[in-house]
Amino acid sequence: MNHRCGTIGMAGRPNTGKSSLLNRLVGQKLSIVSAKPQTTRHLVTGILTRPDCQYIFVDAPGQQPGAKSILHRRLNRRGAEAARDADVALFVLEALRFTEEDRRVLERIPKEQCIVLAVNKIDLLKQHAQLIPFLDRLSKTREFAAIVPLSAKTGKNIPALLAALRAALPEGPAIYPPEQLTDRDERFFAAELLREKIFETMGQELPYRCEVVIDSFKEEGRLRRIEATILVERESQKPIVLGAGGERLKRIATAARKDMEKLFGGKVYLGTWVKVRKAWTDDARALRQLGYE
Ligand SMILES: Nc1nc2c(ncn2[C@@H]2O[C@H](COP(=O)(O)OP(=O)(O)OP(=O)(O)O)[C@@H](O)[C@H]2O)c(=O)[nH]1
Ligand SMILES: [Mg+2]
Repeated sequence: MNHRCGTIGMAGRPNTGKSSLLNRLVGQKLSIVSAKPQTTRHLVTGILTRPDCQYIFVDAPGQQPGAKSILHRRLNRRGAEAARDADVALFVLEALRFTEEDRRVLERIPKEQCIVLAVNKIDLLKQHAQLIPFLDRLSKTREFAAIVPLSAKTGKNIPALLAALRAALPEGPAIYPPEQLTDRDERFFAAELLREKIFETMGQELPYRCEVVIDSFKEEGRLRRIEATILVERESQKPIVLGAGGERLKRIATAARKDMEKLFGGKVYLGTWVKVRKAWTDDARALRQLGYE
């Protein structure tokens, strides 16, 4: 069998389970997940190496048509580019839900791009018979290389998805060494894990006003000493992040530190600070400095 290798850009509206699927596919939690939409902000590469194929997955922000802030417009653009620039786009939908938003995100993928459609969250379905007419309807909306109903949560049908993706990838040798799982470093994951806990712990709106910056990351023997700043947009948001007596921030930081220790395989000291960076989500200069081109 000829060896294949290529990039697979994940696309879809927020919350369909792109990051959960990436983690399931590579067998390691690389991309942060939350029940809140637009959790993912950065492109995260996850690499799966099999004897006959190297899959280079690129997780991307969920696209939210009509997003208002500059940050959200940049995230939408990142999402669209990831699907366009990869060898194959992996469009992720929720089972039995094909909304106007899904349709608009799908339309942003250029006509000539090869698309594999993942219909996720089938574990939530009571009757699988409902899937058949839904899949049938989808197959008429556009030409897909394959349509695979699956569950990122349980792992059902993941082998079928990998087979469909392999068939769509170009022939060629592996690009990355077999043991490499990602192109991101520990500093990146430290920031992301802290942001994930902010998304999990805080109310509906505040996570979108928060950003994490790693001020320093030092390895001292087996200890990683990390100093991080949580940026908020207004002075009034600071006490909300801190909680009474700093209790909420402590909870967030402890949860993040535990996840970091698991991922890095060693002890972590995590110092956290909260600072105001006024209206950063709508400030082009601040966004550029924070890595949102
Ligand atoms: N029941 C069920 N829940 C899932 C499945 N996949 C993802 N979820 C949940 O769906 C929510 C969103 O998952 P994410 O993986 O963060 O979704 P996403 O598409 O990456 O979202 P954005 O980054 O915001 O675009 C989380 O609460 C997940 O736990 C699945 O197969 N079954
Ligand atoms: Mg995501």
